[in-house]
Amino acid sequence: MKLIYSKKYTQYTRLELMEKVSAQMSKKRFTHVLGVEETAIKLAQMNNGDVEKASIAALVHDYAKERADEEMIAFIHSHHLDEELIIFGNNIWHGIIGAELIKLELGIHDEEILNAVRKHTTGDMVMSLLDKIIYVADYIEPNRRFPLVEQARKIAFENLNEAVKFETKHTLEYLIKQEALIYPKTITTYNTWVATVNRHLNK
Ligand code: DGI
Ligand code: FE
Ligand code: FE
Repeated sequence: MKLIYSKKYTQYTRLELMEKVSAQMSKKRFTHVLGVEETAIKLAQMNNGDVEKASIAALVHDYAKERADEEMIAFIHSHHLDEELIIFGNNIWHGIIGAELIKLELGIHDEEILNAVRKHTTGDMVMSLLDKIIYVADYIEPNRRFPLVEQARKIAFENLNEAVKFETKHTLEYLIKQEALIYPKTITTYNTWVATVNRHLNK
């Protein structure tokens, strides 16, 4: 793929950024990251989004996914983040704290990119085009295998808002089946994107 970064959002070339990210994770997870990037670029092209920002946000979205729990908990304390975060574990930490680590360690300061990383796991009541692109690309990238993924892909390439709704509904359903702890923002996202009283807001 030929995508040359403008240097507006990162000092690194795409290849350098890929190296920085791959050093943080297993081969398998890096393959996922590249799948998210490929998908995010497609979704950006289809929705008149910023392809460069989509590429960068996708490459860094799981930057903190394999950080040691102890380091993440220490970060929550030292940066005075809400202690309530601690019980939710890395599934919830890696986007929120990941955005801060991306700023500190990779020097990426663009708030649109950082917000897409912050919101990529839970979604949010308000989502920018880039937030939606990363949230959906993460769910449907080509290496994902789960029963609903084909349907999710079809919807995503037709209507991005519908794909956010579909993903939000089925993720919450899955979490409830697992009796997982639901992060409050996950419920807020459901209430704005899925619950019929509010659904018109995101048409
Ligand atoms: O990092 P990825 O595996 O690529 O994907 P992700 O960041 O979207 O999600 C990571 C995991 O977090 C996934 O298994 C679903 C889970 N998750 C999403 N919302 C919640 C959640 N887990 C809990 N416990 N609570 C949530 O509200
Ligand atoms: Fe993630
Ligand atoms: Fe991911």
